[in-house]
Amino acid sequence: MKRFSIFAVVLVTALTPAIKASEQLIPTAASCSACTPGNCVCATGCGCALTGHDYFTHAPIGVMGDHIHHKGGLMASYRYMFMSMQRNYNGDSQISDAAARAGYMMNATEMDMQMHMLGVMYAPTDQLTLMLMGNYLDSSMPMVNMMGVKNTMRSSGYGDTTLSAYYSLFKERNSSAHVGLGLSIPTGSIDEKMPNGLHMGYPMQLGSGTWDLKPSITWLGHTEDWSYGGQFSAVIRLGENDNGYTLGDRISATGWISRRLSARSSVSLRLVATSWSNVDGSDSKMPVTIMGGPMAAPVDPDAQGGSRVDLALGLNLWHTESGARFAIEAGAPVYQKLDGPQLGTEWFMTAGFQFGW
Ligand SMILES: [Cu+2]
Repeated sequence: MKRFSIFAVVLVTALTPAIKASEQLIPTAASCSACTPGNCVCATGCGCALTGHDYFTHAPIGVMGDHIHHKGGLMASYRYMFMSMQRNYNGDSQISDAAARAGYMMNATEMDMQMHMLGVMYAPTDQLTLMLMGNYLDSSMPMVNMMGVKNTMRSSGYGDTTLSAYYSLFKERNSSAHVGLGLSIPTGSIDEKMPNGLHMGYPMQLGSGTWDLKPSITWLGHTEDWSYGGQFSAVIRLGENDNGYTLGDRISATGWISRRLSARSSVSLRLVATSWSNVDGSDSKMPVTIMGGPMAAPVDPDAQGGSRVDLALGLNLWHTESGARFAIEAGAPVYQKLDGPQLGTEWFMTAGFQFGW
């Protein structure tokens, strides 16, 4: 429960008018004086045709593909993501190690995942923005068997690469919307092995092994002090990978609201609901028991699906003239229901830099 008290403190702080009153609100003047072609969507906030980078209208850093650029706009970004899983769930209840091992030989006790994401955006026209995103993953998963013997799995390397196109539906002074379609290219390994040569579980593999479609639709709106928006997105797996399985499809809906603190900073609150399916098929190189069943839940294709609702708080800092932004967002599930036994998410964070030209 203590993590929610942190949420409450930041939220109350964000909504306190006293903080805002102490800062000069000059986004319009600052943006318009730095008005150059090819910048972010911020045009709507300014009153001039093309503006500097008033990142106020952007979504929290954990949202991908949240904005498009004006013609000629270029952006580079780096994001770091961390996710901590510390307990097993069956349905919406936490279960013990022994329960997570029932029917198997061993169980995962926790998992940490780190991801480094590098992205480049370019807009050939005012309507169309293209994005290329690659990532590097680093995961660890300690396991324990019924004798109490522990063994930690580790995997790291390049993940899948996504090429996306975002197309403007409309752009008005205080709101805009766009659709996106990404194609995930299977550059990440699905052959991550344990020392005995067998494959590690599905959550430890670096890629999906399939070409995946990533459609999305995003809406953004703002007033002088508030910005808000929503996004629906999905991951649709095409076909079966070389190891004989398909990761589950995923669908996600998120909505956020940001409060301006100054001309160059804001805080945000975001809700995300995600649902994903079990693995279809199975990897025959993953370990099995003498009975032929999966050795542990992470290698069980039927213990991979679930749904989750997360609440996240964010902080955004930017420099309008140079087009630089630093943002951080951290959150935790308020609800999760997993096809168990499966490790549940404890908390997560995303931090990133963006540079727009
Ligand atoms: Cu951008």
